[in-house]
Amino acid sequence: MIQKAQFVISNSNPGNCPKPDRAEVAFIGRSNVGKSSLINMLTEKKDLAKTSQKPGKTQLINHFMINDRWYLVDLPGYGFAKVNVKVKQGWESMISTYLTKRENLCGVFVLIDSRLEPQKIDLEFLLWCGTEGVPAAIVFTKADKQSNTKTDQNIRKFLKKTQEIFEEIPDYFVTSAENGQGKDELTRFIEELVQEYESGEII
Ligand SMILES: Nc1nc2c(ncn2[C@@H]2O[C@H](COP(=O)(O)OP(=O)(O)OP(=O)(O)O)[C@@H](O)[C@H]2O)c(=O)[nH]1
Ligand SMILES: [Mg+2]
Repeated sequence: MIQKAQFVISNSNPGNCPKPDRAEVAFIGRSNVGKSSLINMLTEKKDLAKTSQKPGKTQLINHFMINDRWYLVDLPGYGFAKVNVKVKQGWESMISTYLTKRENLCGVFVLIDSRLEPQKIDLEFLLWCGTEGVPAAIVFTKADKQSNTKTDQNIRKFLKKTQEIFEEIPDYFVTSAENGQGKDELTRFIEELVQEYESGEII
């Protein structure tokens, strides 16, 4: 259960992130998919992470301290066409450096819009995680926006595609920042990752 959540720091340089002295999980995905909203939903703090109807709101690596115990990280989105090439390359190298070099990172949640058919950019990103050894799980967002039948259809299609990339289907969660769907299940899963990380450290 998340009882306490505080903003710690924003960085453009992954090297300036807080000391990696505790477990950390991060949210990534296309711009506007709902990363920041999901953080607010999980922590029950509606303005903890900044959200916007316009894509490209989160531009830095944002660390939040949860229960004085682990870090939750909000990242900028990928696939945002409206920023210029230089900015885009800057973000991409910031994100890829963070994801591949952050030593205390025990889970990366790739957010996928449950309203959409499988998108090439998301599948490519998951493939990149696989080849780089980034420990990825999937979170489908915005499940409140259409019928359960439609959500299930899109999820099935997406998982079929991911199965073609990975041999197994990755862990996945179905969520809504609007009505709290998936909150307990996702929180429990993250807490398990944190516990595993901590018990691994002692050995
Ligand atoms: N109905 C509904 N709207 C959502 C949900 N999650 C996010 N939104 C809306 O989607 C828009 C984008 O949400 P953000 O949380 O800012 O998205 P983000 O992925 O952090 O976007 P960037 O920081 O730009 O990469 C906002 O208008 C949110 O209110 C959801 O589960 N349901
Ligand atoms: Mg954001």
